[in-house]
Amino acid sequence: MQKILVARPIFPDVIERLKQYFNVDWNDGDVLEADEFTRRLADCDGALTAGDPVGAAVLAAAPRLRVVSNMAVGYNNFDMNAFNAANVLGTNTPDVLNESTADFGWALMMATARRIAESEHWLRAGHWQKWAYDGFLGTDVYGATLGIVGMGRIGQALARRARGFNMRVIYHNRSRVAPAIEAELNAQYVSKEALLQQADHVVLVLPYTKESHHTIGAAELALMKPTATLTNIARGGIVDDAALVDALRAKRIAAAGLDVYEGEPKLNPALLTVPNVVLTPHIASATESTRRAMANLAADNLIAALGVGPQAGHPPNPINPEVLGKARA
Ligand code: 8YV
Repeated sequence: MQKILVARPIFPDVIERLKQYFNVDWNDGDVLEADEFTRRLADCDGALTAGDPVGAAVLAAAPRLRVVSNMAVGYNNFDMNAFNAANVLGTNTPDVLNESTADFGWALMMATARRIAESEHWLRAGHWQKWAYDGFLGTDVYGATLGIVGMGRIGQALARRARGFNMRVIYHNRSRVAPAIEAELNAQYVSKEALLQQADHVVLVLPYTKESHHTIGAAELALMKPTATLTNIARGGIVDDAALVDALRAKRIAAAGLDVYEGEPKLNPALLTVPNVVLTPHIASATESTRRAMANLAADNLIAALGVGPQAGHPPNPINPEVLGKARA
């Protein structure tokens, strides 16, 4: 039987599925330190990860390893050059999380615009004595301009939600989406600068790469309207969190909603002291049904990539399909 490492706690019934095919080493505890992760992979044929970094050194120390299946759509934890050099397949879990993640992005944008977390904390602290005409004034969402940075599957799902809110939708992306999609979404392609200048609510949904590092820093925040909000459901590192803290403190923008952070699960401690930011712990895909779908898809990818099960040899979501069938290097 081939051996796999499941590096994170996941649904026990998915582990049972994997046990039908593999000898499973399951880490059902704390996140593995890098050396422990590498040690436990040494005699494995496959692995199931969720954000664990995998690069050349890890792959070199695991000569049997042929596939690493990430339980996430984003795979910036994989060094794909190293995967390609070693003929190791990487897989991810796209699509099954689109709607849940877009729902959450919408909720976070709304909570940010309407100061829901800030006012709730104030109420819980016992400050509510009387109605005030100017209590927690926020920014309207209905009828406003939504700026989506990253018009992939989740960005498009957000744009569909914007129709019900009668919003103007502008977007920026590495490349323009097909005219038919622009027409369906009623979304207009603009430069990043124009988007930042015009949007009332900016939502970030782009993948993290070297190029997208600090897509939003001090210069970009300075372009935004003082009444605007910024929501990040993409990845830590896309926003310069220190620059954001400065902008929020100086009220250069109205508010921000963050689900992801530079260096998470640690975060810039200054964020905790700023009232006009809503902070959530990377939960945009966290609904019972979506996390189950992601775990099962990650298992499907692993099972198929290791040549067993109903889809043997045809994993549904290969990131680098060109290595399929090649001998491990
Ligand atoms: C994951 C995510 O839960 O899919 C992604 O890219 O950010 C989340 O849905 C998280 O990355 C853990 O792997």
